[in-house]
Amino acid sequence: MQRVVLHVDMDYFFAAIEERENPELRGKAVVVCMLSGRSELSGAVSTCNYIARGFGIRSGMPCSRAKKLNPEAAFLPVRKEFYTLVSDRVMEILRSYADVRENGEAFEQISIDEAFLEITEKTGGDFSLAFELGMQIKNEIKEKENLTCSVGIGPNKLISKMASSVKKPDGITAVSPDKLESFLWPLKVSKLWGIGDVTAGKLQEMGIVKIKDLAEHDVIDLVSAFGKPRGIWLKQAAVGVDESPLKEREGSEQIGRIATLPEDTLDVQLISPLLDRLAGDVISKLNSRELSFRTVTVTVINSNFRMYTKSRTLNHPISSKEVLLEAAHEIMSEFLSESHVEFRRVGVRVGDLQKIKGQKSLFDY
Ligand code: DCP
Ligand code: CA
Ligand code: CA
Repeated sequence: MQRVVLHVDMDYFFAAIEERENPELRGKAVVVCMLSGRSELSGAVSTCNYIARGFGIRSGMPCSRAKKLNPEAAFLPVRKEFYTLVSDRVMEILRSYADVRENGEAFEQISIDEAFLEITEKTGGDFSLAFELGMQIKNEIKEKENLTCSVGIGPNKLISKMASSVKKPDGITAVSPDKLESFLWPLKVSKLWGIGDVTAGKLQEMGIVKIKDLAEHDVIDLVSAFGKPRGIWLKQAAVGVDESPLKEREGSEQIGRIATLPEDTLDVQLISPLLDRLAGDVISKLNSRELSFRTVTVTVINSNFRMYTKSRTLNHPISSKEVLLEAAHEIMSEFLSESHVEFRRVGVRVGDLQKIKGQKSLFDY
């Protein structure tokens, strides 16, 4: 099946949150500053809204310079913890649109305001369905968080990431496999995601300016200039080929099981036995590898094929089945108390895995 990957990048994220929190800022230039604390406006610009960008203000520039460019702008201190809470809620919405996979990841957060979603199964490889899904995602984020984002859709991470920056803010761009060359080739090599200034400079010296030049360049020559993996990657990227899978952030391994209920239901009597069985499977797997866990996550997929997850972190690593069951049932009852749409599938997984060290404790005897 044709692979489909969707990338979301929130628009002027920190400044957009400030704007939303304070309606008086609407229509004004808003600049979020990382203040060094030494003197007023002694830090750098974290980000700014598009009105401020119209005055030439950019991320990273000294706040004092931004103040000169537009003395009327609102200058606000960065509130990172608060933005992280908003980010977590946005990521939860995004995750709910990704494919559900038992092995391999379908969701990857790459920064506070960006994520990839694998949507191959959801869309059956159809790019117009993917576009509709992208619009649904934008609408839900607008409705629930009053924020806009830009969406890119492509046959892989590389293309979806590049596509999301084509129309900003509040844009959506799909690049289907037949459009790869017309999308990529007119662009400068520096626009290729993963090429930094150093590589771009080196390519320029080799006479490679546009991505088209790179695509047409001899791969042997690229390999001798950049080494084998990098050289081959460059050649492939130039024609829009990228097979890299999505990776869950933090790189932490998880062990989980997911299964379909006998019928779509919100009845705890029907759900509990399946939850027990899944938790039992997870524990056997953990035991066989002598691992303990610290986080428990329950996933539900409802009859509209939307996926929701909730997690709980324990205060120490443990490998007890009872603890897992208790946590899983608690989370499930939370889900049940707030859901109106029937559940179709449920899953249990554990994370923050650690090797159970050395000798068994007294309790094991
Ligand atoms: N950020 C920062 N310092 C930078 C760049 C970014 O503190 N030099 C923070 C503030 C941004 C957030 O990270 O809001 C996301 O960065 P982006 O590069 O995605 O920029 P924005 O979301 O602000 O704007 P855009 O609409 O261009 O995506
Ligand atoms: Ca952004
Ligand atoms: Ca970003």
